[in-house]
Amino acid sequence: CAPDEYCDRTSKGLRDKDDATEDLFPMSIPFKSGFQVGMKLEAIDPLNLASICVATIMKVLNDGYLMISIDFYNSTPKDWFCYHCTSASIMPAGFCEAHGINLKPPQNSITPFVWKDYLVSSNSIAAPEHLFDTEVPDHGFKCGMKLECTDLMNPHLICVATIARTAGRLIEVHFDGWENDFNQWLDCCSSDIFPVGWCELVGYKLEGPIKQLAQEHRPSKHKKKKPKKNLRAPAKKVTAPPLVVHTKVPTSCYTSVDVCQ
Ligand code: MLY
Repeated sequence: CAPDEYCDRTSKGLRDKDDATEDLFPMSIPFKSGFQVGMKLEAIDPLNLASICVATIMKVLNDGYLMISIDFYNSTPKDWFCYHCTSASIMPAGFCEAHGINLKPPQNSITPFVWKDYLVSSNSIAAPEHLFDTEVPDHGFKCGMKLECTDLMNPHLICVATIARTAGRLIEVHFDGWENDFNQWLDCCSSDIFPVGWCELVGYKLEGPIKQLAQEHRPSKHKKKKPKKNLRAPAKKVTAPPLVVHTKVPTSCYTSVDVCQ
């Protein structure tokens, strides 16, 4: 049926025989998370996964989902994004400071950004820490480890990557040969990270480090595929991973520790 008709019948609680029934969606049950509109927090920018930002809860949906806006942008409701309250992409105020990560402050904020001062000046409160899922699994990922990772901004690409940092349950993935702007903060349990050799195992094309393309004098057809000038990574020591499948990322693959802090 047409979208309007669809919205109309769902808002009336009417269901069609073809609809997947609600019991099939365990995340979609009425649920009180404790998060409230106006509370401040830190959140991974879903459109720039290298960036963790000061953010605000704009709307609390009744099934544990939160509509969030990033304080840096003058966002309108159409710019809000949705994270579940248990998502690893939202963190309590102070997370970045505790892990030595640069937090993207609100626009025009006094530098250095201080949470306490900002909460006073914006007359708001920070979402209390106990509302977040802060449990850190014993994941074993360490800075310098090699892996394969989906480029979530170009999700058809799975690329050779290195763990640049870990912070709680998050890992920062660096794409070998690309600038740090392309880095991605991901949950350690993300289904978009794979052990070295995974692409070969499943027969999917693995994107190698871009430096290899730049270094060799390729025919011009490859030149089209090079990144834009300002996105080109500085020369870095990058070695393609061995094509061996490991259930855990092996420490023998520590070849790009130069990207770590
Ligand atoms: N069209 C983009 C693709 C960038 C992909 C970066 N990944 C692999 C980290 C560009 O060339 O800028």
